[in-house]
Amino acid sequence: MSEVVRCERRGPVAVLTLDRPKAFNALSRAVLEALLAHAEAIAADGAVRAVVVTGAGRAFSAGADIDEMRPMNALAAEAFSRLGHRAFHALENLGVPTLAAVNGFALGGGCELACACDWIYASSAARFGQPEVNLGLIPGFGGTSRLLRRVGVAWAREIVLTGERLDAETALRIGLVNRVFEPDALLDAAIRVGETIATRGPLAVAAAKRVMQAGQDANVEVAHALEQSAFGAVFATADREEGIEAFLEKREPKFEGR
Ligand code: CO8
Repeated sequence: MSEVVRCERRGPVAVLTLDRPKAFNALSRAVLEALLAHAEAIAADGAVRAVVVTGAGRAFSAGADIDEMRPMNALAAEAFSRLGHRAFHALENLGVPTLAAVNGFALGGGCELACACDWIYASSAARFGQPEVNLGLIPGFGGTSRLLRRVGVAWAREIVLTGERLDAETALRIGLVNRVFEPDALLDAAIRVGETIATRGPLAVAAAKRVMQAGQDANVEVAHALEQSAFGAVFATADREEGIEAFLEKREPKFEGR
């Protein structure tokens, strides 16, 4: 059986490709379980320094698998929602940056998956939306919370409550997407950023990500305290010594993650 999510290594970058192009990469249980398994494997693999999530064919993902959802009762739907949350939480909490390279439709759970990544690059052909209200549903994989934190309350309400799609330029303008690329250039651009991150201090990258995540919803005093203690912790590393020495000696640093 072919894999529904492929994981390929491009040097220090792991590329996760949703690979059900005929179903527009709909998020079935198998896809969510595969995403969770890949995230756990990457978490255990110290050589991966960044992750790019993308889709095969015309879609990034057209959301939860509607065929699979159709016969569910309320309990089964809740369990399905919980599985999606576990998978996206595992990706979100990786100690390395995750980028969504949105190549086409990112609808419903597909948009929620993109929002679980640290940031989003999009092809000019990308289309975003939370069309759940068209199905008599609401977002169920974190869309009501992550989208809101990314684009603000007013845009999140418009997107979720109307179910209308946004094009890539609009997504860029409202801060859902960081950059837009020509379709052929998207994946290479995302991988290049991953390669750049791989040249930085891994402990520092992980600590900065952790502090921004934990501080985002904390009160500002707590967020500042988290930053101060993480700053102290990275200051005690060999990587910090190497980084500063390399700067003073005008050479590239060689970080070892210790
Ligand atoms: N699930 C299953 N199959 C899908 C999905 C999907 N979400 N989206 C597309 N497909 C399939 C179609 O059924 C079709 O299959 P087939 O060729 O066998 O008929 C194939 O992909 C191509 O689709 P279209 O023929 O519709 O292609 P178009 O180019 O005309 O349209 C669209 C592409 C715009 C992507 C369109 O397919 C579409 O609107 N899809 C549905 C998008 C949607 O409503 N997504 C939200 C789903 S609900 C959700 O994500 C909630 C997440 C939380 C769940 C919590 C647990 C309960």
